[in-house]
Amino acid sequence: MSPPPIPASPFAVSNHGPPEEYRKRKVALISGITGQDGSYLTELLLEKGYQVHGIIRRSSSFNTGRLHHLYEDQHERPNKFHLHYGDLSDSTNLVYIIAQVQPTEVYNLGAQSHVKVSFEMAEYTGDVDGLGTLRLLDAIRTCGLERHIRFYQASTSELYGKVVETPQSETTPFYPRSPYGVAKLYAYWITVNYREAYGMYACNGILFNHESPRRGRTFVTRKISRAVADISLGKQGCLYLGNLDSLRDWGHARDYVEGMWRILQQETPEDFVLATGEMHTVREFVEKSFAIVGIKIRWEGEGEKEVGINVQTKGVVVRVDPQYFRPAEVELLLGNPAKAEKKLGWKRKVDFDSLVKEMVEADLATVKSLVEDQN
Ligand code: NDP
Ligand code: GDR
Repeated sequence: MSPPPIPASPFAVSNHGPPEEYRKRKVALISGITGQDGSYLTELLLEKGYQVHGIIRRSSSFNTGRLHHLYEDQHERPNKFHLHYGDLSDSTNLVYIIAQVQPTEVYNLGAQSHVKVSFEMAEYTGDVDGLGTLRLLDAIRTCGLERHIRFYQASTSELYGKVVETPQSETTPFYPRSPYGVAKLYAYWITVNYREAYGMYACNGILFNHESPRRGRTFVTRKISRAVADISLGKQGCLYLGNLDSLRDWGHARDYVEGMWRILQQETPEDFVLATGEMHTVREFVEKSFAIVGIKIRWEGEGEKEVGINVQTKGVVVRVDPQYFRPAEVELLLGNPAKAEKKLGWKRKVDFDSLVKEMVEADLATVKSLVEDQN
C-alpha cells in the first residue's frame, strides 16, 4: 500500500498565482546580507535587475559597512534594495518577512560562520546554522510558497572535515570536525529533505573557502593581508597565527556568488560543489602576501616554536600562537568543481596569486589612508 500523500502546508493559499507567473517578478531575499558573500551577491542580483531584500540583525554597533555603497546608490535604483530586521533564531519574524516580501529566490547565507568560535559557542552555532535553516524553510511552507520560491543553502567544504577522499566532490562522504561543520550538516540534509518531501526547489552549494578584501578580519587570509599592510607600514610588529600547515582550496568570493545564482537557475534542483581544484598551505599564503611588500620570509624552528623571519632585517614577523589551534583541525580541503563546470558553465576566474595580490593591495590602501588621517 502506498503511503498517503503529504498534505500541503495548512496555511497554503492559492492567491500567489501560478509559480511561473510568480517567478517572473525576480525578488531575492538574502539572510546574512551584511556578510562578505551577502554584499557581493546583492551587487550581482541588482545588476541582474532583481529587487533585493536582506535580513539584518539588530546590533548595538554598525554592521552594514559592506552594504554602504549599495545604500548610497538607492537613489539611482529606487525601490530595488530593502533591509529588514530579523534573525535566524526567530521563526515568527522569518514568517513575517517571507509573507511581506514574497520572494522568488531565498539565499540562506546567515550563519555564525567562524569554525574556531563554534567550539566555544557550540549550542548557538547549532541553533543558528542548523535549526535556523529549518526555520527559514518552514517559514516558506507556512506562507504556502514552497512551490513558488527557489531556496539556496550556504553549505560548506567543512562538511568533508576529516579526509576520506581527495579531491572532494558531491559524492564524497561527510565527516565534519567542528560544531560548525555538524550544524551545517543538519542544514545540508534538511535542505535535501524538504526538496524530497515537499517538492521544493531547494539546493545546496557546497562551497570551498572563498575570500576577498571584504573577508572578515578574523579569518586567516584577511588576518594575514591586513597584518602584512600593518607590518610594512610600521603599525604592527608581528603576526601571530595557528596551524601554518593546513591546506585550503581558496577562491574569490565574487566568483562564488555568481555560482550561487547559477545553481538556482537550473531546470531541476541539485547540489553543487564550487571550488578551484587547487590547494595551498597557510604558510604559502603568508609567504606570497609578504612578498608583495618586498619582504622575503625564512622559517626557523618547529611546531609551536616556529617563527617567520624577515630575511633582510632579520626581525621576526610571524610567530605561532597555540591559542589559534583548533580542538579538531581540518587538515586539507581540495574540491572537484567538475559538475559545476559541466552543468552550470561555472569556473573560477580569479587565481590564487591574483587573490592574494588584491587582498594585500586593498589592505595597504586602507592602512595608508588611516595613517594619513592620523597625520
Ligand atoms: P560572514 O561571516 O561574512 O557573514 C555571515 C552573515 O550571517 C552576516 O551577515 C551575519 O550578520 C549573519 N548572521 C550571523 N548570525 C545570524 C543570525 N543569528 N541570524 C541572521 N543572520 C546572522 O560569512 P560569509 O559571507 O563568508 O559566508 C556566507 C555563508 O556561507 C555562511 O553561511 C558561511 O557559513 C557559508 N560559507 C562560507 C564560505 C567562505 O569561505 N566564505 C565557504 C562555505 C560556506 P552580522 O553582520 O550581523 O554578524
Ligand atoms: P576555515 O577558515 O576554518 O577554513 O572556515 P579560516 O580562515 O578561519 O581558517 C583556515 C585555516 O587556517 C588555519 N589558521 C588560522 N585560522 C584563523 N582563523 N586564524 C589564525 O590565526 C589561523 N592560523 C592558522 C586554521 O586552523 C584553518 O586550518 C572558513 C569559514 O568561512 C567557514 O564559514 C567556511 O565554511 C569554510 O571556510 C569553508
